[in-house]
Amino acid sequence: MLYHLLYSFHTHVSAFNVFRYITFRTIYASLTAFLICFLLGPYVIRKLARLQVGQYIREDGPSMHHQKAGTPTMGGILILIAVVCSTLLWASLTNAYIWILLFITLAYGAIGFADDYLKQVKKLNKGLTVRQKLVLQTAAALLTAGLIYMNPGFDTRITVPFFKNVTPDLGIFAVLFGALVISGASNAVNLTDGLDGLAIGPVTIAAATYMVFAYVAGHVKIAEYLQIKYVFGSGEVTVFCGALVGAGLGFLWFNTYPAQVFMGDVGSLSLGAALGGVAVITKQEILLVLVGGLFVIEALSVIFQVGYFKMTNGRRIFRMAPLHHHFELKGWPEPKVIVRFWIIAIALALLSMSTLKLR
Ligand code: 57M
Repeated sequence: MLYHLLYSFHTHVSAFNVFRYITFRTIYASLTAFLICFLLGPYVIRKLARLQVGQYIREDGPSMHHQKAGTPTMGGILILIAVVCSTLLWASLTNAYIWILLFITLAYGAIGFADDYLKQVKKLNKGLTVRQKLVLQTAAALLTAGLIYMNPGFDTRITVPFFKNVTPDLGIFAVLFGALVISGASNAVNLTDGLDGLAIGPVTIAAATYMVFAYVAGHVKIAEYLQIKYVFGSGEVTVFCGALVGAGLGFLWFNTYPAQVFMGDVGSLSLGAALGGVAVITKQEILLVLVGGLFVIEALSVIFQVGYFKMTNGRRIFRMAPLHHHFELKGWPEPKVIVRFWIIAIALALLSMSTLKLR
């Protein structure tokens, strides 16, 4: 909005020229989202606490989690407010990708909200059923991937990291693939969200990584120089990623150990879907396996554990899945698990960035 309001006056006030630059708007989108979270955080946490949106802690979980009972959840609402307001303020609102990203973030946010609300406020133990969640998530993801696909000039060939000449063309199946990336990312982030700051840290790191990829993919000259697929209009996605980074840091302020608030499904589902959407738009879908490698490891630990558990009538590979519980039960203090997982996320992000040159 600011871009449209103020840049138009640049002929009168030359300083307003600065609103043209994606880099400038990304920095301020980040700072704005951070400030919204930081300033609204105490109010939202108080409100959630008053509504008694306190987390129920499972009896069968690691015993150290019992002391977390009653911590307000659904703090993802704060993240959504920050991302949406900041994006609307700083991004170009004539860019279709911005609206598509806001749609998928809010659609998955609404699914998570419905689930949290039924569980936390209405005190219905189960929330949405697995089938309801699956149908809603699939519908929103397919619609989003379809909208991206219909964008003029959208290339249905996918990029394979480290192999610049391998670009399989998925044709219409690009829609299915895109939907799979979005819902897969969303569910993987949700599984990871089980220790203080464990999900929001790597989400912020992944958003910062995609900030670079979106900028490169949207800049015709830099994309050509680095031989990255140029995606017309994707530069504006950098601003959205900036808002994600700022909101992530702002939320981490309150979610860091010992957490004052959890994000709830309203946060984890929407953030994962947002990252998936960014990966599809920037044509770096497969790279998300590396950028969000920590989420992939956590999801795989669940798949292997559940598979092995069923095949062997109750035997386990890990002490408990997802993987973070395994280390907790091995006796690692919670902050140690969290920070070590962040370190892995940063290393994976650096490795992903190296694909800008190694191809
Ligand atoms: C949600 N959520 C936390 C909070 C957060 C298939 C199965 C492996 C699924 C998995 C599962 O349900 N995962 C998704 C993980 C929960 O946090 C809430 O949920 C939101 C995210 N959706 O925002 O609102 C608990 O996590 C802790 N937490 C923090 N800090 C945070 O910042 O400490 C969350 C955020 C909170 C809090 O304790 O209550 C969760 O874990 O429920 N299921 C599991 O993860 C379960 N694993 C399991 O059953 N494993 C089995 C195999 C055979 C399936 C096994 O390995 O034996 C564990 N979950 C828990 N206890 N809580 C089991 C034990």
